[in-house]
Amino acid sequence: MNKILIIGACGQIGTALTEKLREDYGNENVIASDIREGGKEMMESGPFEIVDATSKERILEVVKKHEVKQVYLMAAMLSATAEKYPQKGWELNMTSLLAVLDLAKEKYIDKVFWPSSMAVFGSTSPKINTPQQTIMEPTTVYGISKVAGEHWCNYYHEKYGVDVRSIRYPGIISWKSLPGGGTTDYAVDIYFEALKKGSFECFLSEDTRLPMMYMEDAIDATVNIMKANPECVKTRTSYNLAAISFTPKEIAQEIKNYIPDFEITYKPDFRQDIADSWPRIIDDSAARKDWGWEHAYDLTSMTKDIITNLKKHEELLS
Ligand code: AKB
Repeated sequence: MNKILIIGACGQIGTALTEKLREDYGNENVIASDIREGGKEMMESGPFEIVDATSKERILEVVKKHEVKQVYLMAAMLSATAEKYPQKGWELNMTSLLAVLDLAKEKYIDKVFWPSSMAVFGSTSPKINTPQQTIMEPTTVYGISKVAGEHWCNYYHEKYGVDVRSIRYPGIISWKSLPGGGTTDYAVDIYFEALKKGSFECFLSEDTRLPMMYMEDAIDATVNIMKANPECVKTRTSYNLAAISFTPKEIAQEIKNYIPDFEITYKPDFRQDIADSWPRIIDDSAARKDWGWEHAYDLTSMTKDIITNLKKHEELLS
């Protein structure tokens, strides 16, 4: 078995990805790593290593120790936090990617997954049905790091034959692991606050439509692009990926089906400008055609699943 290393395993997507890959490939074959230790389930279900994602030496040490052949590099500083710490955001997002790409170029590893984001698009990109290839002039440090990263991925593929695969995640909604520092985080917080307090103050305005996706679908896409035949992965920058697009008002309306007295108020902050620069609806037909991407959840089925699970796991609400 080719062993897998997940860098940034304790983050929102990393946590769910670790669980899924351990289920699919066996606990002992999936090495989780992060800058600090994770929760009980993560630490007890398989091997774990402390790894600073910007240290090529440390990544190589872990790759050699566990005979790792595939790396999922999930460590990143997201849009809102990177606006506060631009240098740090750039440093983390770029240094980690170049370290992993170099290890693939040097043949220590065979395959790399690296997440890009819809943040590669900016105010000058078409907002409706944003195409796979279009104007990309991001207005955030995070977006700039993702555009640059995509081109590094393509460069390493073209020049050195590195098998690197990438998707542009929209906002990812989950209930088991929480996001941190993103502009789309409101769409996770809203469920927790609705169940805890019956009300939510949203940092985006009511009609801010953004592309979003349930975690189950995001993990499916991630695992499937990595399983796809190399010839099917025709885009080596990154693939547009989409599922649902909704506004804060629309998600609040869905929540009211379960909590009729739920109240939402709006107090837009600096994240409004970030959201306004991003697409409303994304065209992901290339991913659907090339490697068979399909989403399963819409806003209604996602809301049902999240509320049912959070009610079952009340400890997450304390
Ligand atoms: C963020 O809001 O920064 C992220 C993203 C869209 O990549 N969720």
